[in-house]
Amino acid sequence: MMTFRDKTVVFNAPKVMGILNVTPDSFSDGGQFNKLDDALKQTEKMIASGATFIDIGGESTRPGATPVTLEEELDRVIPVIDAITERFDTIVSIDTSKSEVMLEAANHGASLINDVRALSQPGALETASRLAQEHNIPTCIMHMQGTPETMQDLPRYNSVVDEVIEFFRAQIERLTANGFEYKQIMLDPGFGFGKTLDHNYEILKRFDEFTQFDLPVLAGMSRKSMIGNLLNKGITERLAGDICVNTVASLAGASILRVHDVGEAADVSKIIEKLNQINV
Ligand code: 7PJ
Repeated sequence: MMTFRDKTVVFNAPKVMGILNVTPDSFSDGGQFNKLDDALKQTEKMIASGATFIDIGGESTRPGATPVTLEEELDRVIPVIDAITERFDTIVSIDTSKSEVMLEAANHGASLINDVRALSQPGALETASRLAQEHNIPTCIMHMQGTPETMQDLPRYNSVVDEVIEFFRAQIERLTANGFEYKQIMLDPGFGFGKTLDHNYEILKRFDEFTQFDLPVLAGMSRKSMIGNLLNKGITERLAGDICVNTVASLAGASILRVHDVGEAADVSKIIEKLNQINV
């Protein structure tokens, strides 16, 4: 169970987070949803298909993507957040690393901070902590080795899972020492962020170990190269692989599935929920 401002979500099964990219260069639906009207249509469809969260991102973190200025990122995400919160009763998540974007997005109705850089950028920890304390807005802390510019150059670990768990432990310590309640933290091992194919599958195989903190764990594998490269499938051919990896993560205790294909993930969620209800 976790509360996002005034909305409580019970994780009796994995909940679905629909991805809404508002970047012109996003790798899987680039340029398609950058207009407000398209963003709203996409959002409406994702909510009707079973999304509990809508994750809005204005910065592409694909390997080698060019950084976006603060002004540009605000211009991309704030009008979309306004339009969505005006029309839909959903939990808006803001995918950003910038303190100012976190604050503005929250002022316009976002209820979850999703930071792939784990509150490492200037002012981010302070801002997210204030949002947690004043508005009960949780933060999702993601693991990444390196930076988006260089992370896929040569990822190296002694044990990727052990290092991610150590990272979670340190971050929980850091956030709770800086004003967060324990239950305002969500965890994410960061599939594809400074990980080889084998690292990603080791993380998936041992995903259950991340639940040891008794905090919700997010799985973000949608259309990523860990599926495409293994199966030799292009970006539009990864749906069966997506459903498979999301099923595996769900059985291992994932609380949130961050996906482009919401309807399929919602089906996974319903089947897992049914399994969870059976006591024999
Ligand atoms: C993730 C994310 C992820 C979280 C992206 C893409 C790349 N946020 N933002 N976890 N990935 N929390 O969607 O392919 O895995 S952007």
